[in-house]
Amino acid sequence: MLIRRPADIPSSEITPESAYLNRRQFMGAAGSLALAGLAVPAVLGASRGPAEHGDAVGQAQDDKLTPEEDATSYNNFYEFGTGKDDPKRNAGSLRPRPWSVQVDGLVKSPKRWDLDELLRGLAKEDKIYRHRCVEAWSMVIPWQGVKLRDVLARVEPLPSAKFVEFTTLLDPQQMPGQRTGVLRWPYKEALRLDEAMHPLSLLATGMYGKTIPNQNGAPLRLVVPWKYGFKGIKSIVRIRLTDRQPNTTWNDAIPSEYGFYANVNPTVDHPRWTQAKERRIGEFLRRNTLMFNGYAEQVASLYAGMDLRRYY
Ligand SMILES: Nc1nc2c(c(=O)[nH]1)N[C@H]1C(S)=C(S)[C@@H](COP(=O)(O)O)O[C@H]1N2
Ligand SMILES: [Mo]
Repeated sequence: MLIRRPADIPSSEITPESAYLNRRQFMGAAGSLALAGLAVPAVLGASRGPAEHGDAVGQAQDDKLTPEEDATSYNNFYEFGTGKDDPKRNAGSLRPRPWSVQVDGLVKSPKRWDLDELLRGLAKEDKIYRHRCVEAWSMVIPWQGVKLRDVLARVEPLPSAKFVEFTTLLDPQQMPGQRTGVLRWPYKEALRLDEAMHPLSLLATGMYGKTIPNQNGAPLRLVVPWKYGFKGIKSIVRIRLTDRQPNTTWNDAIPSEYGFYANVNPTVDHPRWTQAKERRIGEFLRRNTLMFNGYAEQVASLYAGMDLRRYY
């Protein structure tokens, strides 16, 4: 496998807002040609988006955007209930503004920021990412946001910082699921610092060109496309840099099923089901899951020499 350093990530990973509707039409056209057994004209390949990465994304050649309606109505967000349709139904009680985010720990200038102030002046990102839930379903979502590394740069991490911990809002008034004991609240997640600094790691504030809906993690949620969806913590109020690997919600709850790394890996099954295949929401046939969710060229080097069965 060709391993590239993060600096070599193709700029095509970034899709301008204006392009993704065109791309959607392109993917539709390409898909029907492929179904009809016809070669896709090379000129269509000029369209920007994951389709042009070739080997980097493997099957992503037939990725189509998940309908916005599906991506905003079939969710995991236990603060609003454990059913997939609960978040959309119940998340109206979340108030995403005003919102403050504390960024602290092993940094030169810890601070509590108003979210809009924290984001001011940072480059806006527009990315179409495959989204793979540990429960073996997947989607393809256009996100808007900022690079996580750009936010971290604002507080200047110290050399001793090795991990980044994220915390969801704790407020049972706004988040009725927190009145139950289904998980330990607040929800927490974490990344190794080099994973957090990777240019694919995004803090999303929007999707499908609109403000991110409450059920998808308003006003700020993490998106790490090569990891299972549970790493994508929603409604973040704190980002803390630390020198020790933090505890994380699902890993604490059931460590044998949910590892700290949570890298998408078709060769390491979940104890109760296979991870070799996934069902793309809206599709009937299951498709093969790709190593690192199809982002191996960009991220495999982060895990060189690690036993990925042990660090699952
Ligand atoms: N705070 C919080 N973040 C969360 C969750 C949650 O229950 N609470 N669920 C996670 C899981 S398991 C998944 S698959 C994704 C789902 O994101 P989506 O609903 O936008 O598809 O959110 C993740 N982030
Ligand atoms: Mo998930």
